[in-house]
Amino acid sequence: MSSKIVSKTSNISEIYSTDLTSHSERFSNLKKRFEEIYGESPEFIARSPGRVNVIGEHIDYCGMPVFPMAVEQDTIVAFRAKDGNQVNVSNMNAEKYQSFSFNFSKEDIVHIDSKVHAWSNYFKCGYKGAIEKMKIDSPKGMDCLVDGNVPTGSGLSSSSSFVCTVVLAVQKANGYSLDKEQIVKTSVDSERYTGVNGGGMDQTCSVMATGSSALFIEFYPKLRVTPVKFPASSQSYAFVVANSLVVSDKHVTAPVCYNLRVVETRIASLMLAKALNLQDDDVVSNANPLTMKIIMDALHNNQDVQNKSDVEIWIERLNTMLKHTDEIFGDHPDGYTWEQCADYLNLSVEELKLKIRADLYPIRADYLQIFKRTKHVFSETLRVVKFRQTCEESTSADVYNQLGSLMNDSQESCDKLFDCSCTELNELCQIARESGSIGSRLTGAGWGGCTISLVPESMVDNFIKDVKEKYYGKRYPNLTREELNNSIFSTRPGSGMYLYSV
Ligand code: NG1
Repeated sequence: MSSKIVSKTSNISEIYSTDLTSHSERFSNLKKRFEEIYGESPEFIARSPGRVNVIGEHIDYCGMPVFPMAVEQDTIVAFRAKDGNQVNVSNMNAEKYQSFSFNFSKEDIVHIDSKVHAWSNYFKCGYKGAIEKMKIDSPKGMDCLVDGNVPTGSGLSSSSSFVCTVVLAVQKANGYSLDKEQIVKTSVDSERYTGVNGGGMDQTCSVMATGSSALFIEFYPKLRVTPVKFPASSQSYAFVVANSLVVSDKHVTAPVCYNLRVVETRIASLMLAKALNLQDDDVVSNANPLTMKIIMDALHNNQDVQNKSDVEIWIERLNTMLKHTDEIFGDHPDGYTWEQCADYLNLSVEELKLKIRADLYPIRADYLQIFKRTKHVFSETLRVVKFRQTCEESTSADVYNQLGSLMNDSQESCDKLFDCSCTELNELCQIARESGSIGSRLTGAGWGGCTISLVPESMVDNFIKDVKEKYYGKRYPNLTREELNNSIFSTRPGSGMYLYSV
């Protein structure tokens, strides 16, 4: 694995592999504007990328592994530490994102109103999280200038790229260690201050990406990141990201979309523990939160794993869990009411709501889709494990078709079982397949945002032309050429977090 500490550089070509001239210009424009606003040069530029998830959706918060890669688009924050405890923040896109300032306060570090959806919240979350973790009584003041080019609300993790970058800047400004794993943990906790009960995939990928590889990220029993290369084959393949242009604001829709899914999977874990007689298991009873990965591990605690590979163990266990899912929840294919879930667990509805922290992350639902969500989680994890195995082990000439078909199956499950797709995403995947993609699926939280499609490299130009015509031409005929080019592009695994010395 790469270094444990965030890489430092003053060489743009270490960070980016293409378009070096435009990246250099972007960095020097940021520096110039910083000097205009604050009258001094920045000391450093913190940088952390967005990510595209290749496969493994909505399973990170269940403790299950995922398979994302960093994209080249990123957030960069030029900063300078200064005396006093005032923090000033401006954005290169000053029209859209207004400047703001705040002072560190001993009571709550900085006040964040998670009911208001403002860009300043993401900065404040990163700041608060970092100061809290560092346990600093009197942090330094800071001047900061932000520039981000990860499309927002598109499932490419603009928010995590921003929060991770802020955490790095705040830690550096206060002379704190730049240990990557610790920055990941801080960033994950920090982002929850926005009111979304997120998993850890985006921050881990943003911080830990190594360039030229995707990452197999495991969260439990401990964070483990394994870079995985895409297989060599006689025909080259590319990943194309296409934005449905349906803006899915996770923060706004959280009570009926993202946070509700987290709650459904948490309640499913409690019910599985009960059905499988694991309630008295030490790890299970002390887990907070209890996830499906903890249940799966606890159930197989005494399994003889000698002479079995990791992959064999994963596949065997996941198939067992899928069988249990059918047996335990299969008679409620259309969901459970709150009362039914609470009864199952011998709790009152109020007790259940408290247990899954509905007080912190409010949700709205009459029916909880325990069966469908559980089935998605275990089957999606199986696809992630098989995807990695195929990348690492397959010698078949058909290897990319195997990967593509896992991506198509993932889309089907996201749509039918996890209900996180939408008409436009389904249409975009369908058009992608008709235009030559061998695997196409939504990426990120869904309900809008982007798709990722696996396309033979030699067909990429035609593929993009076709999708532009059939999807954007029909649904968004008034896009400018630039908007269109930003909406669909081919991507390769990019590098992770960097600290750039000015
Ligand atoms: P995006 O697409 O960036 O909103 C969200 C979560 C991930 C993961 C995916 C779904 C955050 C910061 N990100 O990603 O952890 O759960 O949805 O796979 O909450």
